[in-house]
Amino acid sequence: MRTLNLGILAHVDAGKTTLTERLLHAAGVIDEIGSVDDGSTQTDSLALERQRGITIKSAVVSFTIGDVAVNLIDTPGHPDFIAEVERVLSVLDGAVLVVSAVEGVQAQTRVLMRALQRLRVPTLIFVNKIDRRGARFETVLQGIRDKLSPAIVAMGSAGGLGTRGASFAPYRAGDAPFARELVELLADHDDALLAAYVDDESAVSYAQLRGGLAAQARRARVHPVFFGSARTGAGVDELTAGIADLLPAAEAGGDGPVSGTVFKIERGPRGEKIAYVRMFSGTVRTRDRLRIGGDGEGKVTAVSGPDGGAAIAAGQIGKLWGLGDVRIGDAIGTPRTAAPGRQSFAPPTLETVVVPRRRADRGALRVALDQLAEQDPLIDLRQDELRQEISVSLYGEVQKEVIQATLANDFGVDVTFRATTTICIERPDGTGAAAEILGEEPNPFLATVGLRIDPAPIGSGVEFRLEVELGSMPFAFFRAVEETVKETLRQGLHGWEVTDCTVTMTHSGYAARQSHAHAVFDKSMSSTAGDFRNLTPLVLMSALRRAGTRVYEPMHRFQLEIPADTLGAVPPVLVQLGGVPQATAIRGPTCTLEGEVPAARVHELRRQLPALTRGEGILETAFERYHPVRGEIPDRPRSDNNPLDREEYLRRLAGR
Ligand SMILES: Nc1nc2c(ncn2[C@@H]2O[C@H](COP(=O)(O)OP(=O)(O)OP(=O)(O)O)[C@@H](O)[C@H]2O)c(=O)[nH]1
Ligand SMILES: [Mg+2]
Repeated sequence: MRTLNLGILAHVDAGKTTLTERLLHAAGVIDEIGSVDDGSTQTDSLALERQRGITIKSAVVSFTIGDVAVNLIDTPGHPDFIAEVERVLSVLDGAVLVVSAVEGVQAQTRVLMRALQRLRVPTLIFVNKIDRRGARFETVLQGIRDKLSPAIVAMGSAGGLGTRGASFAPYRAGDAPFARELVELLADHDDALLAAYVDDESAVSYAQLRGGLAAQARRARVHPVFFGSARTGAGVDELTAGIADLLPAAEAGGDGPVSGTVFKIERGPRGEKIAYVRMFSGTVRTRDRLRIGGDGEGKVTAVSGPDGGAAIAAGQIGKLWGLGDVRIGDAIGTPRTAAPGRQSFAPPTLETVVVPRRRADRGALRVALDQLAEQDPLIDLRQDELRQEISVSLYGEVQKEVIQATLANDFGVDVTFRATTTICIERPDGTGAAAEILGEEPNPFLATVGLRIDPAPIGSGVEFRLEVELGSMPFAFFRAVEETVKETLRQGLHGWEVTDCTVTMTHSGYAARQSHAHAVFDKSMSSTAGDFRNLTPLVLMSALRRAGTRVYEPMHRFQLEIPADTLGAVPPVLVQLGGVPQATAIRGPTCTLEGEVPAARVHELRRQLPALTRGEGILETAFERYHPVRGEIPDRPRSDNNPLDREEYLRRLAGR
């Protein structure tokens, strides 16, 4: 039996969950097809998902197609839950990207396809909802070609578009235009095929072409496109066959060192932690002792593998119990060296302070949020010790409502939120350096630290380098400096996280332990890691002040569909909200506007849109980039002990 771990990805409401039901039904796993609208599907199993009719958490279901065991992961499409998609990307062997035949390629579709391409995940495209009024074939196909990838091929034609009888007719052997299209598509990467075809068209058999297509689709070089309807089932059999034929299912093997990754964490009925793991090599069994993350360890108390078996082998997905400290994204066993370390999607750009309605719930709220953060690391709690407040990072208002409902339903904690604010970032504007030498005024610590901060390319994060000899002092002191540098950069000159920079250690020095035969260890004369931890923020903030920083705010790319006769009313409002319309296209009675708008104003734009467009406007946005803040620079309230003010910092340290 071969295994295929398959993700279904798309923009919100494209029909992923409905399609999942169809695939389960086609495979004989369920007798009746559940409906999202009635809250009866397999994968939208949370109460909140059923109430709202949207997917919030990724869910795994399994079925077989011939000799292929498919683990299908149904993901949420709403951009507020993109973190759920992020986590499953690294465990996929293949994906089905769903596009609506009515709405076509959307901003979120592009974001997802870009991530799939970057990770080279083999991807089929399914154009869904061909039964819905307004469904189109050529236009959608062209949109896919223009906006997603030129390396695509329609696997058939669709008829009866926009009616319940809409159908998909796959192209077959002997279909000359299809064969020609395949040759053109495949020839880019297959010279032999092109040469044979140019020599003699009939010399290349249809079977050869199909074989070539499968080979290149499995390497993510080309993307076959299917059409159909998850609601009526049209095209679903062809898609099912395509999943087995055109995506890379692999024989599960149990050899090699144990290595896997945790992509989902759930709590069982008794609060016990359940970790979903995908194995890359080796086999996990009950009672195995495993390395978790970098330096943790845990003992597996129970395993649920494929078909409920008690082992999970390389290539498979399963559940593990007993790993108390495990977190999402942790490696199990030997970390994969080739693991893509970089995040695929933008981090959350909003944050809000969570306030319990009852003061007595403060402790319970902290525990509850910690548990939520363990299932969703991007919630990124920030505890403000001074004001005794907790803030959480957010992707949007829907996520905020979901957090509120989850806290109330699952933890019995009623909360409200302060106004949502945008999360900006700081980047150094130039180079800055500073040093404090042991024994020289005004350095109050037994340590020498010199640091230089330089700007680094966008998206590169923070890198720490040494320009001093590694042997010049104990390694623990270097580690203390590096950790403190990263910690300190969480709040820059304006209180925002500082990123895209290199910090270089230019000076180092310490006072050695005395080694006289009788002398006892004298802390006042020997350096400790604490000296380095205390001194580093002072030096780094001086260097940063010399470099200067610039504050950047997140910008979204928007796509706005409005009735053409409202074109006079919408752009002025866009501009007033800081938006920059860049392209306008009028197609009959509708007009499409595209451009950028500050993330901070998206919610307001969404609020005003119905009144401006008689309720017909459709707005889609996705994070695009960071842009220097225009006008007044927003400061984030400080929640750290950073030494913006040297005297106050030293007083606070002395008072601890
Ligand atoms: N007419 C028609 N409606 C469909 C089709 N597929 C799904 N729908 C409807 O579209 C809506 C959204 O379907 P879902 O399956 O929840 O979409 P989804 O992509 O899982 O949505 P999220 O997980 O929330 O992103 C529901 O009302 C479905 O009944 C289809 O092929 N034709
Ligand atoms: Mg869904």
